[in-house]
Amino acid sequence: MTTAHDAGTKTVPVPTQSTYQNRVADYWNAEENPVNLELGRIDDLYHHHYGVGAADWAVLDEPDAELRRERVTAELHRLEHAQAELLAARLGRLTPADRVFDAGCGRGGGSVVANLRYGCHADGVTISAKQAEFANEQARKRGIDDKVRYHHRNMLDTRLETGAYAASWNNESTMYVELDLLFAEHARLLRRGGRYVVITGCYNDAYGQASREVSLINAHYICDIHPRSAYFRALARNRLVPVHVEDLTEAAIPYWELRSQADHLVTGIEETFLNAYRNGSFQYLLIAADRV
Ligand code: SAH
Ligand code: GPP
Ligand code: MG
Repeated sequence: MTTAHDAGTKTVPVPTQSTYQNRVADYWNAEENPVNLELGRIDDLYHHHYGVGAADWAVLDEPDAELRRERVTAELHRLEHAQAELLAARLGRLTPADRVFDAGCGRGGGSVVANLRYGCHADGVTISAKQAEFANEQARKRGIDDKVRYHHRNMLDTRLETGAYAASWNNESTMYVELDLLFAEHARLLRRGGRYVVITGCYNDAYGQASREVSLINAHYICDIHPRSAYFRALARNRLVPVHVEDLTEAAIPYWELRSQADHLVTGIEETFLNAYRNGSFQYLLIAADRV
């Protein structure tokens, strides 16, 4: 709620979020999974996305139990970090003068990765007040708070500056919103020729409709996974023209295989992701698009 609206003498609260969005904010305000915090603590890069690439299975052979846990944690973090770098590498040629927009920024890892890589300014937006506060504290500790800022706002209505951004992205955050509203906001914020990148889990139209596993993932995170087709329709309707599409499904599997072996980190959703990928109903996808 905000109290921006003044009706006569009384200040009337204006609802700015749906009840659904309040529940999503509640989830992220309360979230403290070791699989996110213990990984982030390694180098103060806090990610809320999954990993890509081949895993080093040797970490499971470590005989000392405590050391094995540490090595598994570090390996999962390496795979998540590789995912963040894969996205950042697709943002186009950015300079330290450029601004980027991180939609659904979580605890802020993605914007830090972009800043470290390009020296650019970043604005991250999350619906969770707690995450925005956490991420700003991290930026302060790193001494990059003059360039990297996090805002507790709705990514569909950011109040950030029109046409001011050279690049923007959603890393595993599109499944919380209507794509047309989301892409309209990216198209507004991006300058002409700006680059938009999304990494997401989507359901596979070729399988049919959402599978049992996709529905279980939706229930677990309180989200609504879109079909692959919906991305391309909504991008096209909002002046965003795909320039690169990558199916990351195969690359996403080792992360989940290793995570399912990590007794100290599992959340219970691991087998569902593996089944969803293996039965062909769910895909992990990267799309890069140009704002025309
Ligand atoms: N992109 C981040 C976090 C992904 S988790 C990362 O890669 O680490 C999903 C994020 O989407 C959470 O931070 C959640 O707060 C955010 N989110 C969900 N709905 C949102 C909305 N309507 N506006 C802004 N953020 C939203
Ligand atoms: C990642 O966050 C999960 C989401 C943003 C929602 C669903 C994503 C899909 C691709 C369907 P997280 O890192 O907080 O999850 P976890 O706690 O399971 O590691
Ligand atoms: Mg995680």
